Amino acid sequence: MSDFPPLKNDLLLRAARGEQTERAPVWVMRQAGRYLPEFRKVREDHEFFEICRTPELAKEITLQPIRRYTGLIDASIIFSDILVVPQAMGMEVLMNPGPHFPDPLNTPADIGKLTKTVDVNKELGYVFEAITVTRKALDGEVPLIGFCGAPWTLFAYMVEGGGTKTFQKSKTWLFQYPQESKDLLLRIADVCVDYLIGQVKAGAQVLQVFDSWAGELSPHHFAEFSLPSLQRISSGLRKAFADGSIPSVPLILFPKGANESLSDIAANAGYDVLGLDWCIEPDHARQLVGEKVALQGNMDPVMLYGGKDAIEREVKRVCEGFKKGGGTRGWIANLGHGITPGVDPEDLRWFFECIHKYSSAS
Ligand code: 1CP
Repeated sequence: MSDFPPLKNDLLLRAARGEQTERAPVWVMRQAGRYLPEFRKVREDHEFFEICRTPELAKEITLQPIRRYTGLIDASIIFSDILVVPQAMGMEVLMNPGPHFPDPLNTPADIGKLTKTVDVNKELGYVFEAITVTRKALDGEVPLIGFCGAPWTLFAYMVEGGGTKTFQKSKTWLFQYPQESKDLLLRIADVCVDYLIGQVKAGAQVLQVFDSWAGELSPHHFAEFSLPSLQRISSGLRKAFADGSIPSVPLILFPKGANESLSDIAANAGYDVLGLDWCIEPDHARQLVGEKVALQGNMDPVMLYGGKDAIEREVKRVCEGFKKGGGTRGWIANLGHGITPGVDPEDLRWFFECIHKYSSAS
């Protein structure tokens, strides 16, 4: 691990530790994606999971926003997808154009079809390799974020067989088969722990867990089903940090929509940073979480379609919100969810410039 180039920009690491930074570090979820013409160009010749499985291609795509926005962007995130974990557990996942599982988990009897013991080095070694080559190619410009999906979000895909608006099948499991659901969520969490440990060994300098569907659960169900599996992940990693098997890296959790549970999450989930969606004001979020965690977010991604004036107004407003909430200490600027296809890359550049301008500590 020692032969990586030294890190030249540690703004994100310092903000994740809750420190005051000279301005807010900024990156955006899905920053390597379909809004970039250079990404779409690569996609013309390569299938989605083929890119994930080819370290050189994953590296190239991870670097695309870093090259385009040099000096404006403070982190890279490895190009992959949360659904590589269900694949590693033995499920087939296609991307056409959204995720599709030909053989989803219909009843608990289907759990028997999952791989008993997942060897992450064998199944996901291609991600580790992509992380190592990307970290080297970054040459210390910005830190590299590794990630996985949260067990509840992955469970929802594995049961629904793809995207859903109602979550009917996955939530029915929670009501009808609560014990089997909990067992499966913890089983997914254990694979996530091994997977994230492997990512840190390979060179990831920060980890983010995406619980994109956290807000689909009642706060009661979130506490009963999602939270314990999120704790299992953080405690597994903290054990590995403590016994020296991997360097200690900041842990970010994005519990999208679970704003009602924020104080519980801040106090009990075991993460250093919480990602916020746009449905909560920054000062209110700070009030709920106290000083225990740093915050990430939280501009509505749709404002990127609103033109330069709207972007500037929104960035200014959110920066003021974080300042009002006790200062920009421990704040990583980001959108409240992923950037969507169709955004003009020059408007994203303007977003970054506005963050630089309005988030300075003074
Ligand atoms: O055709 C294409 O190129 C597919 C578009 C695409 C991309 C660019 C998908 C399919 N995944 C990705 C990359 C991806 N996915 C990254 C890369 C790193 C980055 O730049 O951020 C990451 C972190 C993800 C994570 C991911 N995948 C999440 C969690 C974040 C979120 O946005 O909530 C989820 C829910 C997925 C599932 C997924 N993968 C792809 C799509 C279209 C979806 C969502 C489908 C749905 O609505 O259910």
